[in-house]
Parts: sequence; C-alpha cells; structure tokens
Amino acid sequence: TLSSGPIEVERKFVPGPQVEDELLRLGAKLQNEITFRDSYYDTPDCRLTLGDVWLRRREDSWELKYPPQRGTRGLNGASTQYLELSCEADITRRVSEELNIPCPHSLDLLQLQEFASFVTRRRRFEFPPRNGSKHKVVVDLDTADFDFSVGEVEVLVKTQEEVKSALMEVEEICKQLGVLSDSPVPGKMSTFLKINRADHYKQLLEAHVL
Ligand code: V4E
Repeated sequence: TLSSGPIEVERKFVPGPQVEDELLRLGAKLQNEITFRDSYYDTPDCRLTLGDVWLRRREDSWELKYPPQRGTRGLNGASTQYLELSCEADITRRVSEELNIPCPHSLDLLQLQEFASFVTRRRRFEFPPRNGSKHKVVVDLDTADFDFSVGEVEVLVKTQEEVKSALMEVEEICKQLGVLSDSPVPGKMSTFLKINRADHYKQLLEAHVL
C-alpha cells in the first residue's frame, strides 16, 4: 500500500475578462506567475489514461494523478478529486500496478511514450483561510501555448473525510466568481488531445474518462 499524497479537489471554469478584478475584490491575492512545461506519458495503447491515470513530467519532476477509487471521478459532474503522487518510487509502484507488471527499479524501464507536451503560463491567486474553514483555496489562471485558457479553483486535503467540505468551499468560490457552470469545463489536456490526438481523445470519450 502507498503513502498516498494529498487529495486534490478542483473545479475548472472558463475565465472571463474580469476574473482577476473579481478575485481581488473577493480578497484573493496574486501569489506568483510561473511558466512550466508538462510532458505526459502512457503506454502505446494508452492503458494509463484509459484508466484515468495521468503520468507527467513537470519540468524536472514526475507527478501522478489518479482517482481515489477505480472509476470514480466527477463528484458533482464538474468537480473532481484526484490523488497526487510526487515521489518517483511511489509513482513507479502505482504505474506498474495499473499495468499489471512487476515493479521495475526505475520509471524509465517502463518504456512509456510521450503523448502530449505543452507549456503553461500560470497566474496563481490565493484566498487566505476564511471564516470557519481550515483550507487554503487556490485559484490558478492558466494559458497554454496552444492558445487555450482555463481557470481552476482548488483545495488540497489530506484525508477523504475532508473532501466534502473542500468541495463546498470550491463551489462557493466558483459561485462568488460567477463561474459555477453545471457541466464540466474542458481542461488543457482534453483540449490538447482534441486538437492534436483525435484518436486518443475519442478513445477517452468512449471510455468515459473525459
Ligand atoms: C486530464 C486529467 C488530468 C491531467 C491534467 O490535470 P489538470 O488538473 O487538468 O492539469 P493541471 O495542469 O491544471 O494540473 P495541476 O497543476 O492542477 O496539478 S488529471 C485528470 N484528468 C482528467 C479530467 C477529467 N476527467 N475531467 C476533468 C474536468 N478534468 C480532467
């Protein structure tokens, strides 16, 4: 069993032209602006992503995101929760388990292939923990190098017990920002695949992963 990392509770939204003003008006502070490249990896037959398991290199670090239980995702349709791993040994174990193969000594030995790579410019805003809440709410405004923008409201929690309240806080912020859409908003990955990897995209739609 894994020393599982944090649980990311998030909701994507379509950022309008006034979103930064709205964030500041609601008391969020601009934390930083960073630029990074993500490269995503999978088997040639896409067995990780078809299982909703997302392996990427962000600059020089490996990261893995996967659902808390097989087959769960959209809690409310548009909000999601994923477990995150950032320790390479844990990631190697989880990936080999997903592929039903013995755990190799290194991720490199799995001979996975890059299927997506793009650069994101991210402006990060933070809400200080608000009345009666213990969570810090983060809002990321992302613009990818294929001319696509998306916002995300996100809370990181340690245990499954905290997910429900985190979800309510995420939805409350979306409501106050006026961006609580009832259907899921496409993210960078689904947009990238739709543009550049039509067949992979179609497989993910058919598997109900996207
Ligand atoms: C495509 C995908 C995942 C990989 C990308 O995760 P995401 O949070 O969209 O990327 P990013 O760059 O914002 O990462 P962060 O910096 O926040 O860690 S993880 C899960 N999916 C699938 C997926 C889905 N099924 N539905 C929705 C609405 N989004 C993503």
